[in-house]
Amino acid sequence: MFKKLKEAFRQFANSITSLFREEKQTERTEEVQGEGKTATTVTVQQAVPAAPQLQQDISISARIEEKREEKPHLLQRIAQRVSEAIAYTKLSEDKVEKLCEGLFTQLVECDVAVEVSEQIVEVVRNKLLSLKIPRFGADKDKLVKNAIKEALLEVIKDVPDVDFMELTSKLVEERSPVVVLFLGPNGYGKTTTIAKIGYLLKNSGYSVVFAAADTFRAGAIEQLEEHGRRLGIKVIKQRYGADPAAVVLDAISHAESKGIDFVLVDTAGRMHTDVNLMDELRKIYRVAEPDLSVFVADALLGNEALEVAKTYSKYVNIDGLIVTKVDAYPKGGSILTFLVVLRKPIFFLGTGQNYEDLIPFKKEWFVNQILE
Ligand SMILES: Nc1nc2c(ncn2[C@@H]2O[C@H](COP(=O)(O)OP(=O)(O)OP(=O)(O)O)[C@@H](O)[C@H]2O)c(=O)[nH]1
Ligand SMILES: [Mg+2]
Repeated sequence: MFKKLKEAFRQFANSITSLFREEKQTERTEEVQGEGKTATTVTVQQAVPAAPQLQQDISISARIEEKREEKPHLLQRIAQRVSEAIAYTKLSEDKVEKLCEGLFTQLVECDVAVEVSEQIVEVVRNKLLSLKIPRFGADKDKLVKNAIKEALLEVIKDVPDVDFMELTSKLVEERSPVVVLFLGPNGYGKTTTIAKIGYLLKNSGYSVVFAAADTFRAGAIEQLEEHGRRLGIKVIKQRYGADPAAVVLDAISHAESKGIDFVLVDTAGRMHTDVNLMDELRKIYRVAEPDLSVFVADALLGNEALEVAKTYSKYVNIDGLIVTKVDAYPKGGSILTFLVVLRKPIFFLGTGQNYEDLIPFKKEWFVNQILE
């Protein structure tokens, strides 16, 4: 997973680590010693009175004393800086800048949106420039990777990590059924994802029904029924062309009468530009009053999926995302883009076509994966 994105960060981290190794200890030491020499000379000149015979005044000799006393402090400071320079390495700005330019290009190539790449590179650059690495005995590679990790986590720090199973188990304690609506354009993976979530909830001991609210696409109802048959989950349906909102209401009243915990609603795929279908989605949302609405994002579509999600959220509330087809998506970058731009939690990643192919998403896990 995320092979290309991992490679981009691996190359960058390696180059930064090499920079740290290349930094010459002697260069830094000489530089600081040079500064120290100048500072000492200035102080001594100031301390020597210009016309000694006129300076019987006790306050002047006191000032001279003071200056004398400053010398050891100054020498201490110089000594400290020299030993710091010997002990630690810092990176020069222009070299880091060059490497950051390379990282930016690679991120954009991995589908990270331009403004997001800029933001990431900015934070990474600042973190690296403030990084002091011990010259001796430190695991430079690890320290560099940690700095990059901190930078990435900082960029996505406002996005909450939400454990879907924890959230839904809390919701189901408060009310039942819990209604979860799945949204997204054609082919993004809504129906497959609903089946995966149904499988997961059933395995956790909950009862589930599917609402076949895609009454539009030929074969959509049968596709959901086939999953229902395999998973032992009932599908509430009407005929093709029926009002999807009515199907949802049917499914909710069925669940209420049978004491079923979850209603998972499959909706028809629709392009965000189709105003009539988007209005219809708004109606389904209003009628269903879902406890959770999940935008299913196809990772392969990268920034296109981002634009779609932005428009969707003008029509209905989106509580979180499930990003599908990550198994076939070595670039990995759209995940960063979704997080940074939408600021919504990603509940899961879809990683294949089997029911088990769903990974709970956590920001730190993701960042660790790409910096592995
Ligand atoms: N490799 C891979 N394929 C997936 C994943 N999720 C879904 N798919 C495949 O994507 C295709 C479309 O999935 P569907 O679940 O039918 O998509 P949909 O959003 O319901 O599509 P519509 O009903 O047409 O709107 C199918 O071939 C799925 O098997 C995933 O995580 N990985
Ligand atoms: Mg579908």
